[in-house]
Amino acid sequence: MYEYKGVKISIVEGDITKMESDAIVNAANNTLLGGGGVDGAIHRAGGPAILEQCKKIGGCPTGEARITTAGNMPSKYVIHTVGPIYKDGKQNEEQLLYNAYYNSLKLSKEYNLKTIAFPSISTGVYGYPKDEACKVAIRGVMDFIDDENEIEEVIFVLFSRDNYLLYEKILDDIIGRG
Ligand code: AR6
Repeated sequence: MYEYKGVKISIVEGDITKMESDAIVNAANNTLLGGGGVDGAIHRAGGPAILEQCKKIGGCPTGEARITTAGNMPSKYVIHTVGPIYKDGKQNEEQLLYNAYYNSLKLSKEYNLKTIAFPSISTGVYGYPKDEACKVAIRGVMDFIDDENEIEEVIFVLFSRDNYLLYEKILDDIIGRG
């Protein structure tokens, strides 16, 4: 467990669909109509109510975020955000990934949510290098806490042991253990 300005920052190795947070974040695509990876897992676990709401929303630009029910999952909401497809690091990928984290947190604030769980956005199918993506994720969260200190806990849910250990190392370096 880590702490930054009174906000808990935790890392968990596992499946984000099992989290009991106010919101879990989905690494979606621009259509919001589902896909593979964490997106597929969230739609399968949450059931058809999520897709119904996504259809009404009608898509989401890269770096922005939209909110739906979490359906049958234990959390209350799903915040769908779209990270960039990584090409060579020169296509504004870093800013877009940062925006995905920051805008998800802004939306959670609008809904008065206190706990939010993030997957490692863009690091699967979209190919973003994991260590760089981790640093961007942490920077987005810390900047949000600097700007609007209302959230209580941010949880990074990592699907592999390797990515968990990477987050642990980078959080140790940046924040240190609380
Ligand atoms: N819980 C937590 N993390 C997971 C889970 C899970 N159940 N499943 C996978 N991950 P990806 P992207 C991790 O590919 O790169 C979809 O088709 C995974 O190990 O899910 O943003 C969308 O529809 C990786 O570290 O998302 C888009 O088209 C991370 O989640 C596209 O993929 C993100 O991998 C988005 O690609």
